[in-house]
Amino acid sequence: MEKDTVLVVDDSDIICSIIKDILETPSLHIDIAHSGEEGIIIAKQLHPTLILLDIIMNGIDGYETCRMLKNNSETKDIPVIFITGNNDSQSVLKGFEVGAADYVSKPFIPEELKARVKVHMQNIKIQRELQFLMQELKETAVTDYLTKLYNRRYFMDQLLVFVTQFDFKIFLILFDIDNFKKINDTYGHNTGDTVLVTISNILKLLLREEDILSRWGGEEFMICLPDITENAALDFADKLRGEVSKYNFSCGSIVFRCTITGGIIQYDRTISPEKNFTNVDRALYLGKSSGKNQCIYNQSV
Ligand code: GH3
Ligand code: MG
Ligand code: MG
Repeated sequence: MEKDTVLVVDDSDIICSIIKDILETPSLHIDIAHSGEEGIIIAKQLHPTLILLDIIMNGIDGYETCRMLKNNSETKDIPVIFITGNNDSQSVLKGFEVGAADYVSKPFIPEELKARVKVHMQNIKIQRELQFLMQELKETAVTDYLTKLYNRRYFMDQLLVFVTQFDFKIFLILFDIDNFKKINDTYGHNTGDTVLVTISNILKLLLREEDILSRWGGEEFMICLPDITENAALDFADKLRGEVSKYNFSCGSIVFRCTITGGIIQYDRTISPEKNFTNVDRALYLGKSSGKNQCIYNQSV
């Protein structure tokens, strides 16, 4: 876990060392800056958890320093607590106007300073946890739990972006694992799951950054290849199929092979996404009914 840091910006060495003595603990590091200018540079470099900022300093004062910190994308979210001798309400108000989170008055009572810093540290921790949870939630909403591939919902959204915002050719490949029921029946459901994850990883590794790979259903993968020629798309689909067919899967000491069949279409912007999905499904069905372990391109079904 990263150590929390408080940056103290004050042009008085004495005040800086008093604050350092009061606040520093094994889990809280204190950095010192002796002017607003230096404070801004250090804040950008070190991203402290919290800033304690003196108001009256040589060079730019605390208000201006705070304004500049709040106007910079790298430092705007760092809470600033003013340390002020001016505890008249005008000065305090001005501090809040330029973005301060709180203030402590000089001469300060050590316990009060500690308590205020502690409260803000706790708030920051809660905010970080919330951000982390929000991010996790966002990822879960678009991710398949087993393979960690994108789910159908994300695929549809992203495909729509390609379809509506660009005019390049788009190809869809729908892969389905061959005889997967037999793999489950022979080696067990857990091995079946491992096969799904392994095939996902093989596909992911070979695809380009801009391609979208999703788990479409049980043992089906839908791939969107944007901005690609017909020949390249067909070659690519067959390369993916070939790589899966060469892989040695294992269950205990037994090694086995597993193949996939693919349907490919060029996305047709004149018909609905659903009709395109029906077409790619039909191409896949042709591949299944005529031998499996092959890719079928069928634009005019
Ligand atoms: P085909 O070559 O025609 O596609 O035959 P198949 O056996 O692959 O197709 P079928 O539709 O008969 O069976 C698909 C199987 O995939 C049945 C289902 O239990 C299994 N399956 C679906 N999702 C999962 C999963 O998440 N884990 C495992 N282990 N099996 C799954
Ligand atoms: Mg199958
Ligand atoms: Mg299937």
